Amino acid sequence: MLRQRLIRFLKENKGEYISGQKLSEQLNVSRTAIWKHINELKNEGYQIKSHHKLGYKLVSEPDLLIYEEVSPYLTTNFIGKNYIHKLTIDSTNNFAKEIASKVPDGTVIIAEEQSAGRGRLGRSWLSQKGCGIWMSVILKPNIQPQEAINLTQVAAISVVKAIEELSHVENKIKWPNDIIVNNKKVCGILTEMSSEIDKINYVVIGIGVNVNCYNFPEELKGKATSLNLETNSKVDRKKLTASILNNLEFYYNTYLQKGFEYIRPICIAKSITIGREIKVIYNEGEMEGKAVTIDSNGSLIVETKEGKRLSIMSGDVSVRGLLDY
Ligand code: BTX
Repeated sequence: MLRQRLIRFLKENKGEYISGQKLSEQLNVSRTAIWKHINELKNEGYQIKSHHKLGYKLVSEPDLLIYEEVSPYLTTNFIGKNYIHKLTIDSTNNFAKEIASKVPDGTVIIAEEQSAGRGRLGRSWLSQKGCGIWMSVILKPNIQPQEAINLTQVAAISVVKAIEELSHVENKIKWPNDIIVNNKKVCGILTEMSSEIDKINYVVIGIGVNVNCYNFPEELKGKATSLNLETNSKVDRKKLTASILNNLEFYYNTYLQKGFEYIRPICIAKSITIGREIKVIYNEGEMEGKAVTIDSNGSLIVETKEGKRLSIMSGDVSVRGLLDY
């Protein structure tokens, strides 16, 4: 694609003028086409200086999670090869579900802002403009529908690893779908699925990360935080997005090839839930106990006060001493 090649070329020569003539020769298009694309890029937030004799000079790129900005850091084979970016959207998970049956495995939908970001159980997810990563990944695994629950864990360890890589801050998983830094929520994962009795049509993994957000409303201040707030430094959203996707592809492939057992030790090591008193609210009711481990199916094993061991596949888990419980 011309646009992508032009951006790559400008980036390779960032800070230096390249003549319109040279660009048109290198990219094999007319100078008018180059001029038109340069104007489009300027409108999107690329700072490009134009000089009638010297040509064009890229000064800075916009802080947008568009493909051209994220792909230089992507090392995946299939996740993110089809990449859809929106400035604003209601919910990337909603959009992903609308298009899932028509797009390839590994399609990524990412937005700068969500007007109706969703959490689990009808809750909402605050997704302010340009400060976080609000994305959904469409996967079409050949596994049983009841195993899809493991994909939330696969996504969670991928986010943990990516945050460690780029932010160097300790972060842990509140089973099954939250990432916690310094006792507050920095990321939430919402996994949704369309399936038949024994076949998955698609799974949508929605990942919301508060990266450089700092304006949380009063009701979230006690429980939500961002990487920027916790580390006092701005985190590169482009690199973090790519790292999450790179890790996701790696752990997803590992899970598919070797099974949950293989990633289970990481889930346990990175869990903030295990060893703590918890309350679980699930369809049939509510129970309290101590989280003991995660078993080979990915279920949380809870020991009640009476010494009974229960296996929880899904549910709303509160950890004592964490997030208002
Ligand atoms: P959850 O149900 O575990 O968490 C939702 C709860 O978290 C809310 O009720 C609120 O208390 C709190 N919360 C809301 N917004 C934030 C925030 N930005 N940071 C920290 N805490 C918050 C978690 O659900 C799953 C969230 C998935 C979000 C992604 S974003 C991309 C994709 N699209 C979409 O609509 N949802 C997913």
